[in-house]
Amino acid sequence: MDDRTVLVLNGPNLNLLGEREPAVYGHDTLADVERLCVATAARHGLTVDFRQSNHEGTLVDWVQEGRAGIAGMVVNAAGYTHTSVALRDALSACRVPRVEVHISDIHAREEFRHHSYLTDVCDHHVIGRGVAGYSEAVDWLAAHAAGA
Ligand code: DHK
Repeated sequence: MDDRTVLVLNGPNLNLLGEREPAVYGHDTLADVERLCVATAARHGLTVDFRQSNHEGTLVDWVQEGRAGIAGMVVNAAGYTHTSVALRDALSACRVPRVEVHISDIHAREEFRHHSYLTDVCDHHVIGRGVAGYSEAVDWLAAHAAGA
């Protein structure tokens, strides 16, 4: 990773995108989302490092890895959004721009999804825009990356 890299992190169950609750998350797969991010980033001369894990500690490790020296971070922490102080603390320690993304509108769903531990440690938020939200997040980072 270098200062032209956008790190895109995906949390638990997003590996099942496309087959998991398509009425909520749509029919695109995570591979489709990666292609979308790569194409969007390429338009800005950026590259993408795209990752997914079902494990909180792995996500914490990856946030720490990207905490400095990259263009920015896109984070869809999925279920950990609503539970993880550890991920929040890792994001808080970052010195690069961070965008929180959710495919669905978490504020229009069950009450337990309304609160995000990550919101106030991220610089921008794209919520409820479907997978196109990832593209919007990369566009935002391109405009706000260090030195942009
Ligand atoms: C994805 C999940 O897996 C849920 O746990 C979140 C988020 C919402 C999304 O909309 O991308 O509550």
